[in-house]
Formats: sequence, C-alpha cells, structure tokens
Amino acid sequence: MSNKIQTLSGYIHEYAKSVQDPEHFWSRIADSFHWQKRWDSVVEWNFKGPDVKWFTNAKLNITENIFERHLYTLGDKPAIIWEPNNPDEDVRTITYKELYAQVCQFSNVLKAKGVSKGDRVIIYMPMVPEAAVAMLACARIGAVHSVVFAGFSATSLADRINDCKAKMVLTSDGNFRGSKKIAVKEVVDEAIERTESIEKVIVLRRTGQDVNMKSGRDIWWHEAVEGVSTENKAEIVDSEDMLFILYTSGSTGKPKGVVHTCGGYMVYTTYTFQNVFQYSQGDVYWCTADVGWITGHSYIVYGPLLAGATTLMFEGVPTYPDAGRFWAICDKHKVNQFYTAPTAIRALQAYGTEPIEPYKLDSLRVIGTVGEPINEEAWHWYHDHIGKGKCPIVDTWWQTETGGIMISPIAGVTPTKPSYATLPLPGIQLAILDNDGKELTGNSVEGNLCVKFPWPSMLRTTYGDHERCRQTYFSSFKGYYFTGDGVKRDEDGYYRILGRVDDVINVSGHRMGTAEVENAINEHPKVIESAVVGYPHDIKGQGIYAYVICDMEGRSEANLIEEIRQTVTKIIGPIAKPDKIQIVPGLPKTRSGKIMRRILRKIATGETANMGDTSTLLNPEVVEEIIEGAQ
Ligand code: 6R9
Repeated sequence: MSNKIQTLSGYIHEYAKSVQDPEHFWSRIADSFHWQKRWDSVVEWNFKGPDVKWFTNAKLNITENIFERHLYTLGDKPAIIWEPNNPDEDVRTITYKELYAQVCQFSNVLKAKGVSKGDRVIIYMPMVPEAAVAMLACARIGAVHSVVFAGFSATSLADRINDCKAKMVLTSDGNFRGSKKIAVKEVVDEAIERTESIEKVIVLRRTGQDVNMKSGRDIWWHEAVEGVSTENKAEIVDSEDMLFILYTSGSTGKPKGVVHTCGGYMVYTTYTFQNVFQYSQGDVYWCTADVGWITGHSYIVYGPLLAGATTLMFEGVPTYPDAGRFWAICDKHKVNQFYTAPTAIRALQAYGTEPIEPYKLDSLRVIGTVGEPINEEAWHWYHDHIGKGKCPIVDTWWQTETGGIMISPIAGVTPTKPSYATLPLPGIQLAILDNDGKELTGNSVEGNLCVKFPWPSMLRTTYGDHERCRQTYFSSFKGYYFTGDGVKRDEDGYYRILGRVDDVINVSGHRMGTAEVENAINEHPKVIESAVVGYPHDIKGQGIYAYVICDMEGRSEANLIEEIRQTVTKIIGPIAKPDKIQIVPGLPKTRSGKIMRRILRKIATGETANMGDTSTLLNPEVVEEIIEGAQ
C-alpha cells in the first residue's frame, strides 16, 4: 500500500506531481498491478472527439488483479461479508479463495451458455454475493456487464437490454426488502417480451417464490453450476476493452449507457479506495449502496476487492426491522469504514438518537457520504452521533461518468468543513467556468464544474452513440469535460458542490432526467402535456413536482393523480414517482414554445413573491392560476 497518502503535506506533494507529470505519476501507481503486457503509453487523449485512452496496448484481466495477485497473501481472508435482509438469517462470509472459486465456476457457466468476449450481459439482481460473482465472472471472460438496479420497471429493463443488445440476463426469483418480498423474475419475463436479443436467463433462487421457467431459455443458477469446474483461465483483454456499461439519466429523455474500460478503471478505483477511506489490512469496510449504481460498482465490488479489502454487502434497508439496523450491523461486524448517502442519514436523523443508543459504534474510524450535497445539519448529526466526533467525514463528489471519487477529503489527512467535498484528489485537474466559458481562476468563485485533463476512470463513450457523449459532456465548454454540476470554490480553495445546473434532478441520491419523468407521465392517455421540476425535500434532498395538463372529462382529479403516479412507477420504477402532481390549465411558455421552467421551479419552491420577468411569456395569465392551485 505504498500509494497511500498519510499527511497533508504528502497530499500537496502528490497532487503537485500528478499535475506536473501525470504520465509518470500514473505509471508509478499502475506498476503495483499485474499486467500481462505493459503499456506503450500512459495516456493519449483529446477532448474534441473525445478520444481518451489510458495504458495503451497494455493487456490484463481485472479479476487476476483481485484474485491471482492476492491469493498467496490473502486467500483465507474474507473478501465479502454478506448481511442478509433478515437479521435472523445466517451471515455469509466468503474468503478470497472461495470467491475466486465461485467466480471461476460461474465464468465457465457463462462460456458454456454461449457468452464470449465482448458480449453484453444484463445483471438484474438483489444485493447478494452472487451479484458480485456475476459481475466478476463477466469481467473474467471479457464479457461486458450492465447491472440494472432491481427496482427498475420492465420497460426500463427492456430499454436497456435493447440498447446494448444483451445476450443474457442474470437474475433471481425475487428480492427481500424489509418486510416485503418483491418479484424479480416476473419483471424480467415481461421485459424480455419486448426484446429480441436475449438467448438465456440464469435465475438465482433467493426468496423461493413461484416463478415461470421458460424451457430452453431459463436455467436455475444452482443447476447451472452443478459439477462445473472451479478453475478458469482469465481471458486477457486490452486496457481499453469495455469492462461495463452502466445506464444513467441525463437531461434528455433516454438514459445513456456510460462505458468504462478495464485498465484505467482498475487503477483509479483502487487508488481512490485506498486513499479516501485509508483502508488498512484487517479492516471491515461497508458501503451501503446497491450494486445497481456506480457507487456499488466502484466501492462495493471493484475498488475494495482490488485492494484486497473485506467488503460488507447488505441486502436490506436501513429501517428494517427498525431504524437502528445500520448501527446494529456496524457493531455486529465491527465496521471500520462506513459509506452511505445523505438521504439515508436524513431519514435516520428523523427518528432521533434513540435508535442509536443501544450501539457502541466504537469500531468506526472513517464515515463517508456520496450521491448528493449533504446539508450542514445532517453533516453535524452524522459527525456527532455516528462518528462520535472522532471520525473524519469523507464527503465524496463524483459521478457515474467519472468512475471514481474526484473531490473528497482523504480521511484523517484533509481537514474537513461541513458540506464541502474539500479538495480534488491527485490527478484531478478541475476548472470552474462561467456561463460564457471563461475559466474563473483564484478563490471565492462560483460557476460550472469542469475537468480539464483526463483521469484514468473517466467514461470513454456512451454506448452505441459516441456523438451523444461528445454533445453531453464535451460540447458545452470546448476542451473541457462538463460535469453538469454547479460549484463554489471558497476563500480557502475548498470546493462545495451546489447541485445540478441542468435538467437533472437528484432524488434520494438517484439521478433522474426531468424529460424522462415527463415522458413517462405523458404515457397516461388523459395527459396532454407535463412539466417536471425538482424542489427542496427534507429527506430526499429533492422531490419531484409535476405540473400536468389533462383531459379531465369524466374523471376526478384525485383518481387521475393516482393513475399518473402508477403510470410513472410502471414505466420507470417507484423511485421516479412524483411527490406532488398538480393539474394545471396550461404551462408558462415563451413565444417560441419553450416551457419556462424557472417559473415552475419558483412555484414548486414556494417562492412566489418575486416571479421575475414574465412579460416574454405567451400566456402570462396562467402563472397566477398555477400559483393558486400550488401544493
Ligand atoms: C456517485 C454518484 C452524480 C451526481 C453528481 C452530483 C451528485 C454525487 C455528491 C454529489 C454533492 C456529493 N453528487 N456526489 N453532490 N456532493 N458528495 O452519485 O453518481 O448517480 O451518477 O450521480 O450526484 O450532482 O453530478 P451519480
């Protein structure tokens, strides 16, 4: 772990080196991995294409760096500790050796069922160790995984299958979440009806509920692995071969398949995991995310396992069987690093400190957050009641597209400040640009957050549509990667993320495009037009406010609103269900027909005293009517 930064001056020194000579800096980090063939050049890039390559022509397999590289020293050490939804069910502890055997075995299964290098495999599974086995088995044979969060609807799943033309789906019968048992296989069946590329479905038995197994297509996981060898020689791939696709929402209607490649992603997730969390051998690290999101990819599976860490995986929810569950797990497994989302902190904060009282929480050394800005109140609550005033909070800013943590304190090294992600990690060259594209230098500035130099785990493209990648991230400000976030750099040079500046809303840490939600609402036959905005929500960070024009004939407003909610659940999933739906007579539009979202945002926030200039509107009278009916 020689790459670990341990002092503030060490950080300053490393950061300076990473900017002065990035090639030398990253090649030194990359040297600690196992490459079948070394790279010709560290980085080749331009942000025009964009065209970014790290460790060109190097050959490797990421799973060899998890297993073969660690087995002699860490073989008997727990790789995954799995805590089930129900605390009375047995914990599973899987050592590196055991996980290796399972991954090899499942790699052989995938191959036998017709998956080969470059094929896309959808993983639609609950939070069980087999989800990690599935990801790693794909990586081992050079197949490309695309994990879809198991809360997404059949329509969302079908869209993703069709977009990447996946050959196989790995799933389960059902999913335990708190007191609920959720059907999973059923959703897969419905989705596959709208697709043409799926040849096989492998189904893990988890809940034991009844499912339909289509003969010739569907296979039980336990039957598929029976008698299959636990030895497998890893497929050697190129550093720039695809590792995975992960779909994420943008400001346009359709989610994009963000593409990550092998070499750079491996190097960067490991480096950031080791540094940000200051993991030491023997520690137990726990990230509460779901593997369906990028946080689960980089900081439950790849980063920790590449670093030889013990990663805890939790199947359930923070409030089951009660609001002390997270803290019970921390004590039970003596968790040293705990990483969660502000929305979970706020939700638990609402229960007061009573649920925390039975627990010591004395194993915790580092606590972290990710996914959305953390408000100062939640930061202090987390710091005082969970960290007991002695654990540094790592507020980590990053994105699906960045692959790994970009701005964050290094635990115990970087002095923290409530609500600040603090400073960029080594290798990350940030820039703040004003709306005219001028870089704002110096401190005490505010603007659009951009990055001006590539980093190893950045996205390479959006699957099947490179132009969309260029348009979305590299066209707003020429020569820069644009994050979509607003940021402030304060008088100390510290960064505070201000939230999205585009039409993306962040609900409980989940990204959603307003257009995506509008499209779903518009599927209801009585809806004529809709506009969706975010508004501040105490627990979720942002809530979804939908203004909808409907054909009301023969319908009650309450029924329609409920039906619209169900339509959104059906089309996207429960996470996109609007918190507020207001039926309106019209939407404020400019003369060119554009919806004036600025006005709708103000109404949703309750800031109706000063509506600004509405004179350019085609229909200014509608504003008053909307204000009157606002919720
Ligand atoms: C990792 C992840 C990315 C968006 C990002 C930003 C918001 C994430 C944050 C944060 C403030 C933090 N975000 N971390 N905002 N402080 N520490 O969440 O990826 O799901 O792609 O979301 O989340 O707005 O642009 P993703």
